[in-house]
Amino acid sequence: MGLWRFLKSIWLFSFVSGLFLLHFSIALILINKEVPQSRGMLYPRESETREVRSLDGIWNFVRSDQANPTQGVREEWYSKDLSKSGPTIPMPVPASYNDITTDNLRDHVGTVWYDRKFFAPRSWAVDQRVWLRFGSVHYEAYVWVNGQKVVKHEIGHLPFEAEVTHLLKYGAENRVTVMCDNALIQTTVPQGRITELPNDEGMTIVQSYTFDFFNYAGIHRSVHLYTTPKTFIEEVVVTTNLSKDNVGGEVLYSVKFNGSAINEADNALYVRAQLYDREGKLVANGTSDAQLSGSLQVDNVNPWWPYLMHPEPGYLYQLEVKLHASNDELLDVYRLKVGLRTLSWSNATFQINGRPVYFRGFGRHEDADVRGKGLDNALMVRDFNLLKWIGANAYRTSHYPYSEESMQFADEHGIMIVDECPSVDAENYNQELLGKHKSSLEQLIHRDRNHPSVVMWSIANEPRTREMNADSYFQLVANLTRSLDKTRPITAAIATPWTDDKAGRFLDIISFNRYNAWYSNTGRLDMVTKKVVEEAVAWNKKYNKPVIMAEYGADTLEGLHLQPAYVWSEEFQTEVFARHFKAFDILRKKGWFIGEFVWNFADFKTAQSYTRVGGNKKGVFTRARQPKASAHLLRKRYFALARELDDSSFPEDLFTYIADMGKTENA
Ligand code: GCB
Repeated sequence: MGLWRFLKSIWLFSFVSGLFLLHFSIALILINKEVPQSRGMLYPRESETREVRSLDGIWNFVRSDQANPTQGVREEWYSKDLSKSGPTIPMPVPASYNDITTDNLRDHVGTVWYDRKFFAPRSWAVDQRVWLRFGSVHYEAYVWVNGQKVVKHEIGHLPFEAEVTHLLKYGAENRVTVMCDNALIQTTVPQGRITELPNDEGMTIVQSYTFDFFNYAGIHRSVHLYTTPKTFIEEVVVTTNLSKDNVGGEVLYSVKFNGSAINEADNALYVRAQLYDREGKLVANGTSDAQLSGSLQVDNVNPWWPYLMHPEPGYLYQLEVKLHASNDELLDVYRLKVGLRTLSWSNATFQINGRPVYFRGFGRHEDADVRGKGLDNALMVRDFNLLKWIGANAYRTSHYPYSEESMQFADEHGIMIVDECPSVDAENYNQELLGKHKSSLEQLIHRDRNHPSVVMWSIANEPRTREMNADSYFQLVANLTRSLDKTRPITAAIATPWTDDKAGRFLDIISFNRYNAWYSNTGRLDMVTKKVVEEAVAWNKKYNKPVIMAEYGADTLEGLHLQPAYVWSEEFQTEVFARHFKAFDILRKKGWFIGEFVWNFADFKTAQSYTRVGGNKKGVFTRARQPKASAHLLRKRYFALARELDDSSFPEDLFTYIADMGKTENA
């Protein structure tokens, strides 16, 4: 039903859709409706009660005829192997499909199909449940197992799962089929437009969007089958506290189970929780109350600290959660990493474990050659090595939730995350958009609430916050976010001039994006420092809240050198950064300026446009993750800040030897 409505809407919202929705939004009163509540979706982990199997690999793939996107559903392609409905091509999972082939699959709009076979072992037939979980499919996914519809999920970058116990053939081969639709319209998050335009052959469908990254699509993250016992741990929520002196710690946990109690009389399940330190030593344990909640007290705690703020950053404990029946039978075991830390914020500061934090980081993208937005462990580890090499302590998951694996990595390495939902360039506010925007935050918070690295929620990037309805819209979005998590502050990266903005008052921390000497006063290095200072001061005056510069930068073609600095050259990017550094140092003295984030960590792919040479080149690293000249400058700045603010030491290779400068003793 939803599918048909959606596909029809693609055709209906043709060229005139923008105007239609604009009028619509002006008249619209936004109503606060409940959003669906996510359930389950714990990251798949093996334990003595659970098995995990990866379905990653090479799947079969078919693209639909763009002019006939519903053909596969009408002809029930899911009822048999895809190869029986037409020729298939091999497609890697996880990966975006766009850059894999040599033809125009890159710009395909609408539905594509994947399938693969897998075995379900006989042992899984007995006394357990089997779940099929997708880390992310972009944008909308429909999943069938052995021809039976299993789950539909909208919004990319977020996990979804369904129980498939009853659909599997045990000790036999099974088939999973996925239809994925990349179409973005005015009511999807993010928004886009589908238009029908004349081409040399007649008419064609064109996808456009205002956001500045390529609309990669496909099965972007891992696909897992995992088992749980019949009665199992469905959710674990963890929050932590520290004593004032950071010596005593507390882990508060709350568990939900799914399934029936073991027998009628037995409605008194309980949880045993045990906390182990890095060396595997048991440091605390306890038994839950009847609601399956409890707390663990930790002495001489090792708090979770950000990178360079402490000699041992990213300290994680392991929490072992055991679900027991009242007769003490062990039902299920799930383990997760826990970092003990506190966050606090005021109208001037942001503190972790009672110490003020100054963010030095990046806006980033999940983006790489060939695999697009597909999960790639090699790339992830390289990126974290570069983040640490350059001395960053934070990044924003611009402009959508990043992989769960990268969130775990950030926990381990002490990198703070400003966790952004997939709303980018929101405009023409309407009821359906609001519902999905809120749902994207609900799903994000559900997924990421236990990560110590997540220190802030970003509820949007560059929403059009001067528009009619922007205030009521963002009030509702912020209220929902706060109702779901009171332990973290809320921000949004705003580019609307402060004079016109209507959203900042609903945030805890103001983040602004501005491209002085690039989009405004292009090339004018003498028009950066003062403007940055003035704008940050204006935001602070307007809202009396801490301020972050969440984006600044300049496109830079690696290897282009021009002296004096000229736009697109490495010299220019370096100079633009230096002028910003000066502004940030003036602002830091004011007390409420709490962070600087370069745009962008690495070059990335965008839609085709005459302002982009092969993509957005504002990276400090190239798309192949090699440093531009600016990276070396930024590294000096970030380590200098870490030394000044957090008392960390310089890496030995930070400064290249130039000359004796009369400082060394006679050797
Ligand atoms: C922005 C956007 C970001 C773009 C960047 C740019 O303000 O938030 O997505 O890539 O500008 O380079 O234009």
